Amino acid sequence: MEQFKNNVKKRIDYLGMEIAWMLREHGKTVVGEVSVKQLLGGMRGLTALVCNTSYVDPYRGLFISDYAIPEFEDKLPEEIFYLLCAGKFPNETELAELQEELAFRAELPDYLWTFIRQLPRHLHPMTMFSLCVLALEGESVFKQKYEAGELGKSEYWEYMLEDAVSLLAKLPALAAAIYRIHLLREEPMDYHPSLDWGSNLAHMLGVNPELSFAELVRLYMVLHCDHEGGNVSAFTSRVVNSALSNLYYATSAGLNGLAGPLHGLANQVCLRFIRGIHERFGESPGTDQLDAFVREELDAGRVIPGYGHAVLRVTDPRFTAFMEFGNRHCPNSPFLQTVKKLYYVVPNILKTYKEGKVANPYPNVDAISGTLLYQFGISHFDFYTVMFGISRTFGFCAQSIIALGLNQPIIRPKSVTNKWLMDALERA
Ligand code: CMX
Repeated sequence: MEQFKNNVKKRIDYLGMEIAWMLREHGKTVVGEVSVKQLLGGMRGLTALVCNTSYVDPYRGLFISDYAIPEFEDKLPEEIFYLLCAGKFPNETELAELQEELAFRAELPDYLWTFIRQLPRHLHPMTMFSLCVLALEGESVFKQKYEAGELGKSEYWEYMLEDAVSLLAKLPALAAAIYRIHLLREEPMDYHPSLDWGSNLAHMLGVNPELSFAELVRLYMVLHCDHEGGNVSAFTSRVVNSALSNLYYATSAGLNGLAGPLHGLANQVCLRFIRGIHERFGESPGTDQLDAFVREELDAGRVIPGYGHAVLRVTDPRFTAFMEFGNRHCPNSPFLQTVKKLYYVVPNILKTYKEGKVANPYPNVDAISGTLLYQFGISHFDFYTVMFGISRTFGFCAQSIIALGLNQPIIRPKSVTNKWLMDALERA
């Protein structure tokens, strides 16, 4: 991993120089302010974090380094991990080095197999996934070195990188084992040394041998990898890691946040939503029927899953990328057709709902991702957020590697009480 580490080091050094300049020249310059509404409203729109792995432009969506989705959607997931960490795509030999390392570390330890098989079947797959990542915690080289007093501060990131590669290497086998043993009730499939990381995940799930399924899995992994630093799962994982809890702890924590219905679980909720529509109106619902259904849901006080976003103000480009994939590979899928009709119906309703309070009436990635997984044979909805979680672990890891490389301190913002705030407002 020497080349990878060298390239990440170069990136950290470059970012470090920028930070040194900002602190030296502008350490006390004020770049934002906070309103009472933001303090009381989940810090929405408050600029309070620096995350150098990716950036979400409200109108153009996800950027990794300077690359927008159309420029990286056809890359391999491991190339994206390289980009997140090193700020550049790997060349052929650099990619081969990382792939070799991932393959070398892919095997699950025996105790984890025992653990997986003994998990109670009623647990949600996200719970199983998070528990399994946590169960691997003893593997952390960072933890071992730190406890032995062998680590200087400037080396933290290197051992986070070691742990990240070991963890990411194991995720395909781990997630596929949960899927096959607990959801399909079948035996796990063997790792295939000649396949890349994403194709191995597709292969070990064992639900669809078509090349286009591997293509979908890779696209899924690429599109969900990171979404800047303030979303629930990435922020949680970074906060936990900032206490120098190792990446296994931090990833498990981030996954627990991803499991919420307003965040990653929305993809599973979306497919249930579409299934509900088909059960009621048949597989080809009319737009009038959809309009009435959506209004009923809103009147019942439920959110429309897959629509809205805390940062984006346009259709999520990840939604568009999946739609293009669907149009190429399964244009006649009734599920895809219903997703398209909802895209026609929902934004118009949300634009005027609650007197225009919905900041973004357009679809996010979750409005379509589950549809494609379902179409290609992953019929257990509960597994969809695990797929999201596998991919998002790339971002969790990269964000922590870079943050520790830049010597960022433990995260500890100040909170206040209503009384403090009201006193401050009286004085203002
Ligand atoms: N359906 C109905 N109401 C919605 C809505 C939707 N899809 N999206 C937003 N609203 C409502 C909010 O509930 C809020 O109402 P109240 O003020 O009464 O509480 C109001 O519109 C304003 O919210 P907002 O500023 O537009 O959105 P937030 O930043 O607060 O929340 C999100 C963003 C994603 C949680 C929200 O849009 C939502 O609940 N969407 C549906 C769930 C979903 O798709 N989540 C996945 C997001 C992507 C991801 O993180 O994975």
